[in-house]
Amino acid sequence: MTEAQHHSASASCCSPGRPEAPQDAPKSTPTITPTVTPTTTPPGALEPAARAALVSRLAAAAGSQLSLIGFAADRFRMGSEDPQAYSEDGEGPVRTARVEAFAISPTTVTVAEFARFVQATGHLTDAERHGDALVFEGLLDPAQRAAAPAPEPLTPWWRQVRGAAWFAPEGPGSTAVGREEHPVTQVSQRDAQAYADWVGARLPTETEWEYAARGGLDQQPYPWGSERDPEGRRRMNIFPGEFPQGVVGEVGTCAAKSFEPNGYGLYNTTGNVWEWTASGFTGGDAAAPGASGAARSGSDPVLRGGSYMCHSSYCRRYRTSARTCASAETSLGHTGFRLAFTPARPD
Ligand SMILES: [Ca+2]
Ligand SMILES: [Cu+2]
Repeated sequence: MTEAQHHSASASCCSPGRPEAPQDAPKSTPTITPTVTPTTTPPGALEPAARAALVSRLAAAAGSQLSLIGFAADRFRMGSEDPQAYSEDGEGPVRTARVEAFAISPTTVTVAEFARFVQATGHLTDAERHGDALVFEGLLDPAQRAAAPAPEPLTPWWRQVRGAAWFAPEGPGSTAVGREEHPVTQVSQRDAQAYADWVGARLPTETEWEYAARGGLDQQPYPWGSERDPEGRRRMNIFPGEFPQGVVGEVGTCAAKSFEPNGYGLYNTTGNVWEWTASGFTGGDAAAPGASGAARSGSDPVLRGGSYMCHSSYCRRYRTSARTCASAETSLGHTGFRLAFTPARPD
């Protein structure tokens, strides 16, 4: 992995990527059942029986209700020209955007929900097919860190860990057991699409995501208003301490339904995990050093919302207008997704 896949001028906490490989599955038509099954178990991966047992244990925690927040067609002011916005990310200019009627899930898809999908479909994620995924080094012990390469010099805190997958987000020895209500991570955009297909949903567009994340407020950087920590209160899961090494407290995902929801009832839009959207990355500064070819052509999907790795000392992408991108088959320990739906039109 030599070519930087970042879009932004400065290295950020955000997203290295997996270079687009020759496709072994049709790119534009995600399928629930993978078309390629490895003939041998990749190193570090669970044996099929152990994997099945783990999947059913994780799936047992899934609720049966899919809740949704619906919106009528509307307009809003999208983007930001605020001094804390990253213009090279294409956060600006502020423009009037329109959404058609849509609905969105209040939370990101959880580990338990994803487990139920895997149990029903046998879906094998991109991370499992590739045999590795990207993990924040702060979540690894020294031996694991020593064994895992940093694939990109600009973001050395991202380690490529053999065997990391949604049920073992930090690799062998880690487990999603105990994190059933957390957002599923280590899922590529294609995995997210496959899940969405399974429930008859889709991924939100970038515009829908931002509309919903703003919670009805106009041009505010946070889903609750103008201040990041109103009255000194933490309102979202972002990096505690100085990034990347001065951790103060807990780092990592928290439950998908935690902190207060925004005015529309959405949880953890900013912070916790980045969220895949259906939109291609356009509008960034193609001339910025480090801007990837994929970003320039708008073919990489946009991620929104920022994650537990964002920190003001390094990356302020925990705002409603912030954006980044990664290639569709990248699996990251700080990235998940929520669902969107198009309601049937009344006749
Ligand atoms: Ca988020
Ligand atoms: Cu960030």
